[in-house]
Amino acid sequence: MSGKSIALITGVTGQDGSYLSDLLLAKGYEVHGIVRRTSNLLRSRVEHLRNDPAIYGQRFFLHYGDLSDATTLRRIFRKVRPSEVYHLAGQSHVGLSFEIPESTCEEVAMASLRLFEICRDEPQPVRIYHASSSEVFGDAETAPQHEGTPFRPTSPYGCAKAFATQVAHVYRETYGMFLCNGMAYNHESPRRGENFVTRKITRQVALIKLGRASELVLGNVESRRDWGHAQDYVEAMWLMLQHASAGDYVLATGESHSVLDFARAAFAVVDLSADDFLRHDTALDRRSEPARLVGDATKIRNVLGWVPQRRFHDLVREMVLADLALLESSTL
Ligand code: GDR
Repeated sequence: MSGKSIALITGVTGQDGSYLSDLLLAKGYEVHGIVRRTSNLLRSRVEHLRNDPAIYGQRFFLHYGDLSDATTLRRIFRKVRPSEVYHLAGQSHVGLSFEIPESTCEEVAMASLRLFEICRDEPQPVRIYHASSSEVFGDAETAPQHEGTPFRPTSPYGCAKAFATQVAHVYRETYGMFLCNGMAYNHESPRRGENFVTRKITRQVALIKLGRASELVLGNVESRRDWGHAQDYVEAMWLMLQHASAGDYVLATGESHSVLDFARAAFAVVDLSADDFLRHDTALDRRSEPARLVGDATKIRNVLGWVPQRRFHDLVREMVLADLALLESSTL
């Protein structure tokens, strides 16, 4: 690293933002995060950093801001003068984007454009990571998908990500900005939000094991995803910004599993059978689903040497055990 590396993270309190903060702090960075006024920082995923007096206010800083508010964002940029920006914020629930399409597009598409514009005006060189998504490929005609696979999003969320990804590409080509798109497939961990299917499953399995729940209600369990571990994915984000040139990369494991596979593996961790507890609720089915999302991460492996370290069954196990431990330590 040459000079002091200063990172600015949008979405710092999310799963990826918190792991990325851990990673960058371990690498000696000064880390700044943008949080909404409305965010509850208590018991948040960055609480361990906020509670560490050697870190918080020394090398880890939080700034109140909103991606809809360019004036405040520009003030934060002027104060921080980041060398690396990791743009992770935005409404991230695909199913919910059918209920709130306008705000999803504002937060995911327009907010990204706004942020890129601010970065364009920065006096110092700034490298930017944009958290794109496998949802841009949507109803892909081919599998696995790679960086050249055409975008065919199937949700308002996917459309918004496709817009932001293409704008990032245009800004890189037009203005020579160092802007990378990470087309990340699903990535999970014990810090995953409970409204995503993996965490919903592992939490419910733990509750059932402890005798505090009796069923697991899901939508489409035949749906398949390429699930990796969030800690591997934040490593990839960092690697992208260390390379000599900016580019777009698929972040994936290359393995696909169904939601049912995940549920079965999770119940197996606690010696129970999924078939005894699963119930389908059509209200949880999505209006449309990407057909065969699985990624080909050959490019990032060849160019940056990135290979995901954590395997599917280890991920499921880690999440179930973490939920068990969490519930056992709480009185809920
Ligand atoms: P996804 O993740 O939409 O792929 O987006 P999610 O975990 O929400 O859904 C995965 C699959 O599981 C099916 N499913 C259910 N999903 C939820 N949330 N709740 C249920 O009860 C349920 N039952 C079945 C879904 O239909 C779907 O097929 C995630 C997000 O992190 C995005 O932000 C990110 O861009 C993509 O991954 C890559």
